[in-house]
Amino acid sequence: MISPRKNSVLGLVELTDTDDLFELHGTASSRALHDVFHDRLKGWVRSRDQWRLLDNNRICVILKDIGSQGELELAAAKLGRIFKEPHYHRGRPMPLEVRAGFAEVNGRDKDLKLAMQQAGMALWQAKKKSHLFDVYSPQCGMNAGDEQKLVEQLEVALEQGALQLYYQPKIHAGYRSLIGAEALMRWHTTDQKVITPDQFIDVAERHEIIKPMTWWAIKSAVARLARWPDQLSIAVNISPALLLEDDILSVVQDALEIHGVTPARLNLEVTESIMVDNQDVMLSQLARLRDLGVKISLDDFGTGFSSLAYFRDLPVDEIKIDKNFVLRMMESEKDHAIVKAVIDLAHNFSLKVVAEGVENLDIANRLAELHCDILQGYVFDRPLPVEEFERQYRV
Ligand code: G
Ligand code: G
Ligand code: MN
Repeated sequence: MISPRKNSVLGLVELTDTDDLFELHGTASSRALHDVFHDRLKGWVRSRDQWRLLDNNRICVILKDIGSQGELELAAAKLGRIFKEPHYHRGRPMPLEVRAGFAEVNGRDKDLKLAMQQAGMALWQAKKKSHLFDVYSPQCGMNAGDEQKLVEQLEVALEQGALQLYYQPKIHAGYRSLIGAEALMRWHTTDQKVITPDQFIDVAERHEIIKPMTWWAIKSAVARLARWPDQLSIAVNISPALLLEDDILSVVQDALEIHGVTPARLNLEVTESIMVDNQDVMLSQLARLRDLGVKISLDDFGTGFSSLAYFRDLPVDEIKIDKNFVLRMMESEKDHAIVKAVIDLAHNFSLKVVAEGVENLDIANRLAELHCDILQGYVFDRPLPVEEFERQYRV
């Protein structure tokens, strides 16, 4: 939330879905469109604001003297108005859709880089929700009281066994055989509802509760692995901040030892954002986990602030291409190109590649042609309750 002071706000504004338009109108129109994007933005920013291009369809802006959430909303509304009218290219309307993410820059000492990351997260949220804009806030729109209540409910849920791991199959791209599963958390409430992690993981991550939740997930997944055939593996999602906890090493090691599971069958999925803060500590923790013999996957690859330079040094075994690229790869040449490039890049570093969001067989077949190693998506199965998964795949 914007505090009631005169503050600066950093914004990232992105022109979305331009590749569809280019396919429709030809790439010659792309210059015209980017020019229109830039021209219209000039009508949005005020003279005291600073802005610069990040690339053709993305700008970074520092809005000065935004005193309240209301003022920011006014600025965002103006942005919406400015892009409301389509652009006419050779007489044909080309709709311009923009999304924005904002984050407060308060005080001199606050790192602009941090504000960039937070605005990036807000932009990602805006895109996910198809909203014009989103504002980064540590509370994510929830007030402190509601958030505390949710944390308490999670504590009870964890204690009473209301959290469950669902399993989604990971399939060998060539043979189409089962190679393992990703464990995805679900919360079964007392009123029979099943709540997905997007409604509680963010909050959990801001509190200590994420630790016992994740330790439980690791133990529960490893216990299940012990009952499955040796060739199968399970992937567990790990929140980036937990890599900074020393306990993670002993939790993983103990679970594997107690159940007599070969470490290489356990996969820990971490997102690219691990590289944003505390890079050195993150890298050394990943390396220590790998020394135990477990495999590390880089999740949601392509969505964060990855740089090829640290890619070179990352102690990981597998890259998971973010589903947003995979979902549209048959319609969007650009997404297809990204998927292909990530596969080739990963293979050059001897990393396995998983594509998530494989929703139909056309995508699956194309990914196999591109030599993607592992497929995951609704075309095979949604995340399933453990008994159903075991029945379906006879494990
Ligand atoms: O199905 P899906 O809605 O299951 O999951 C949404 C997101 O929540 C995924 O991107 C995943 O990274 C995250 N998630 C799912 N399960 C867990 C978990 O056990 N721990 C953490 N940290 N994140 C999870
Ligand atoms: O941690 P991660 O982002 O990898 O979690 C995977 C997420 O993707 C989960 O929310 C899961 O339910 C979702 N998912 C898995 N397969 C598909 C798919 O084929 N299409 C879509 N849209 N989502 C998927
Ligand atoms: Mn994952």
